[in-house]
Amino acid sequence: MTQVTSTARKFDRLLVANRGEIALRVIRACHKLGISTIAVYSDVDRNALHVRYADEAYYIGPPPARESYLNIDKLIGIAKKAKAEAIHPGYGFLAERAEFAQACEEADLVFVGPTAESIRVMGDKLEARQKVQSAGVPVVPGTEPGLNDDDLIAIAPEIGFPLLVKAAAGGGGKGMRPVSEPAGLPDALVSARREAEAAFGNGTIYMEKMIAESRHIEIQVLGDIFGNYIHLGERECSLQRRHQKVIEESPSFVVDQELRQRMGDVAIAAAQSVNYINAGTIEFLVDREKNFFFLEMNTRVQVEHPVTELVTGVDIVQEQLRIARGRKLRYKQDDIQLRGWAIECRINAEDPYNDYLPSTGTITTIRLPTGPGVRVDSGVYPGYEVTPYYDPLISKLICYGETRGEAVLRMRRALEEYRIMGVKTNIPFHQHMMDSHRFLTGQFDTMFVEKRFSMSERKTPYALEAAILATLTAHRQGQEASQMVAPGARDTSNWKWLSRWERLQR
Ligand code: MV4
Repeated sequence: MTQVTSTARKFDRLLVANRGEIALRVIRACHKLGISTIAVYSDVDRNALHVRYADEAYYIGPPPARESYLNIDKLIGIAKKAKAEAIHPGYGFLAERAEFAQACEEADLVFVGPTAESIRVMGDKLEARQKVQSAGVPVVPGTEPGLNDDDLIAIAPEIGFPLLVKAAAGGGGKGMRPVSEPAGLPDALVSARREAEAAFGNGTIYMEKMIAESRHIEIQVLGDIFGNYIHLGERECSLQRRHQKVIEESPSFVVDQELRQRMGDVAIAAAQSVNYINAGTIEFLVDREKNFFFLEMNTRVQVEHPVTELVTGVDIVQEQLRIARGRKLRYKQDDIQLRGWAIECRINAEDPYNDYLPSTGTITTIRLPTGPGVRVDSGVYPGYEVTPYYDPLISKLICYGETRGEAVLRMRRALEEYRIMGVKTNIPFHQHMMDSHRFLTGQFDTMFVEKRFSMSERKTPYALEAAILATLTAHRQGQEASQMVAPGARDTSNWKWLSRWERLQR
């Protein structure tokens, strides 16, 4: 791939190469800056909010992403036809595909993000590890590139067990194999390589010492084309399931001002090592002794960016656009102070009482919580169909408070206010978490949700009583207890037979 310098320059027309809540988030930032927006939509998204909110919208193809939102040639073609000058990729889809950033550069379109070269280097987890390590960033003890299986087996005792076999092209936990003792290593190497080859077409693997009982804490960074960098503090992202985050917060319970400054400096050094431009996130593992280690870099705006926005007051998507327009960062590090606490719950269409089985269907009714300290980023509306084509995120519920306690109280209230019918959601999971002793006292790590948290565990007599009540009420109404929003909630079971007016009254 040829080295391409940044194409940052002023633009007034932007194509949003995404859908759902993040497409709306980008469109809103564009409106604020006076940038005209162009949406693209697949067959199932004809009536989507991003289509209605954008200034113009173009049909891109059938629902499967590879035929629509992942089709680079179609996107570039539409951008040119619509006279767009820039493209924002959002997250997911093409956001971290170097060839997409490259295609934009070659089509003389400003890619709102880093250069194709930065994406490529950080996309190879082994290369990224090497790169940041030479910049003085602490990485987990592990192996160098270019080793065969015999080398890896020979060097393993030096690293120590348990260790992790990881795929260079992986990330997000794909192609990862834990190995607890030497005897298990040969098979793990073979199967990890086979899986990586099949999944990514790249069988390169490496090993790292396993950092047990660690937290996943990430630092948001911003860099402009003039080489200025700032960090916006940390996000605590340990609460996840199968490598999908479900709750994020900022700040983190375990990060004090001194640690924040050290992690922030290191994150900036990691970004600088690839001349990173625009918004990016450095992921760290933090162990019990508060040692921290670089894991990987996300070269995009992230789902959980709002928690950082709420505690720093920085509009991250607006900054992305300003940076891409060739402007200088408008904040110095000293301007950035964390104030208060923000928590995000990802509301997914899934059944927390049935192994988080995805729930598809039409959202017939939705009433979103509002009020002090409540922000909802959502792309859905009454009549929206949750399909298997796209991710199950219905909305992000983000609550802010002066203290963590206030943020939790507001989250509880907001979860209670939330009404949705037609699909099952993980709202009961979040309500249960907001009552969990370990969550409330900040005693959790990356294994907590999967290993120590159970939806069937009832802690307080009140919760037990509420569960029994919900079950009885639901039984009477022929509903699933899991989908009762709250015991004693008004009867919402017969919505189909209610007039539109009556539904609006609820
Ligand atoms: C690790 C680790 C422990 N030690 N690396 C999972 C996703 C990918 N980004 C890296 N991951 C991990 N790498 C070492 N050396 C534990 C994990 C891990 C994890 C990390 C962050 C959030 C959730 C996780 C769940 C399981 C494992």
